[in-house]
Amino acid sequence: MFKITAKASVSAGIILHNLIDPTKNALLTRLMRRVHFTAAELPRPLAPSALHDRYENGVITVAGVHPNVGLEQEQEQTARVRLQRGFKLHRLSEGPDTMVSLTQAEAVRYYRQMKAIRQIEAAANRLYKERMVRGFCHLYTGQEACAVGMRAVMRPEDSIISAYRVHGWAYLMGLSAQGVLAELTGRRSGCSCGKGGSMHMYAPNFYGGNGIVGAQVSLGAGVALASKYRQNGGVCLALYGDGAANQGQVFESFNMAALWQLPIVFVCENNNYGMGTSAERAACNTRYYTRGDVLPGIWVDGMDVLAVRSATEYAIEFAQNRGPLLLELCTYRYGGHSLSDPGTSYRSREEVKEVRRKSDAINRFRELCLDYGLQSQEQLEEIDAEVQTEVQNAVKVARSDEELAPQYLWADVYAQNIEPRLRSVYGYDLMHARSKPT
Ligand SMILES: Cc1ncc(C[n+]2csc(CCOP(=O)(O)OP(=O)(O)O)c2C)c(N)n1
Ligand SMILES: [Mg+2]
Repeated sequence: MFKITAKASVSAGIILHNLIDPTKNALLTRLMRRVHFTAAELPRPLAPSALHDRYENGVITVAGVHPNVGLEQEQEQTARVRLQRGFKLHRLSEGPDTMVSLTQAEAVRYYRQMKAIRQIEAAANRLYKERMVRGFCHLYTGQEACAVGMRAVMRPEDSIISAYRVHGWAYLMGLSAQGVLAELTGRRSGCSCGKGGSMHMYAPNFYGGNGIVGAQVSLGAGVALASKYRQNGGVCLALYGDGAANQGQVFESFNMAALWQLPIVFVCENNNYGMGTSAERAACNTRYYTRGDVLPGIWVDGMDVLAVRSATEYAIEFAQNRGPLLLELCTYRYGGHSLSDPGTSYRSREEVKEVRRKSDAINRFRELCLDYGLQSQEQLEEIDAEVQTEVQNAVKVARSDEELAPQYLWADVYAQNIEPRLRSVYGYDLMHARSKPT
C-alpha cells in the first residue's frame, strides 16, 4: 500500500473541498480513503462564501471531508482491547462487543479529536471571560468521549442532531476550530457568519444546535423519517440530556419512532445534572436506557471512547435493520451548566475533582494508548502541541476578524426563498437576500 505525504494529503483535502465535479470527486474520495488525516487537515475552514455556495438551492454541493477517513496502513499495529466496563441491556438478549480493536491510526484520531474539543472549549471559556463571547455558551468539557466515539462509526449517510452543547460536534462534523470560535465572537468567518452564536452551528448531516430542551428529539425523529422516505439508508442519532429525558415530547417521539420503525438512535447523554438539578431529584427512574418502554436500550460508559464507539456501531446497525433503540451514555460535565453558572452550588468541588481524577476520558485513553504501545509519550505530546497551534490560530482570527456588514443581518433566512419579501416585518420593507461577504 502506498503512503501519501502529509503535504499531498493537505492538498487533496483542499481540492476535495473545492471540487464539485462528481467524477473527479469520486476519484479523490478513493484517494482520500488512503490518507491518514492530521489535526490540521481535519475540518477545514470554509469561507462564508463557500458556505453560501454549499446551500444554494437547498442542495449541498460540496462534500465535507469525513473525519472518519483514515489510512489503515499495512502492518499497522492493532490492539485488542477489553472494555473496562460492560454494557447493561434492556430488552436485548445480546449487546455490543466488549472486546474491540484499536489501530494506531484510530488511536491518533480519537486522541486528537478529544484534545481538540477540549482545547476549543477552553478557548471559548477564555474568550467568554474576556467578554468577547456574548449570550449563552454551554461547554462540552468532560463529555468528549461521547461525541468522538459516536462520530467514529457514523457513515456518510448518517446524521446527528443535538441540543446546545455542540461546539465539539460542529468541529467533528467538518467545521474548523476557526469556524466555531469566530462564530462565538460574532465574526464574519464564523460558521453562521457570526449571526448564530453558540447554539446555532450546522454542517452537512449535522442539524445543530437547538435551544429548546427536548425539541431536538422530535426533530431527530423527523430527520429519521426523511431518511426512511428517501431510502438513503441513513440513521439519525438524536442526542438529549438527562434533564430533557423527562420531557413529554421525548416519549411522543419514542412512540412514533416505534410505530413507524424509524432508523433512529435516541442517545441520552446522562451527565448527572439538568442545570442545577441532579438526575435523582428530577427523575423517578434514572435508568435512562430503560425509559423507551418497548424500545431496547443499552447503558454505556460514556467516559470510554471505545465503549461509545462499540455501542454506537451496534446501535446504528440495529436501527437500520430492526428499528429504534436507546443508548444511555453515562458521562459528566466538568463546568457549570453554562458559562454563567459556576457549577458549584448544587455539587461539591470534590465530586468534580474525583471524576476528573478517576474517569477523565482523555487521560484514560492516553493511558490506554501508552499501555498498548500505540503511541509514545513524545508522539502524544506532539499531537497536543499541534492541536494547541490549531486552536491558537483560530483564536487569533476569532478576535481580529470583522463583523458582517449590517445589511446582511436579515440575509440567509431560507435556503430557498419562495417569495421576495420577508414576512411579518413591520415598518420595514425587507427583501430576502443572500450574504455575499467578500
Ligand atoms: C423547553 C425548555 N425548558 C426549559 C429550558 C431551560 N433549560 C435549558 S437547559 C436545561 C437543562 C437541560 O438539562 P439536560 O437535558 O440534562 O442537558 P445538559 O445541560 O445537562 O446537557 C433547561 C431546563 C429550555 N431551554 N427549554
Ligand atoms: Mg444533563
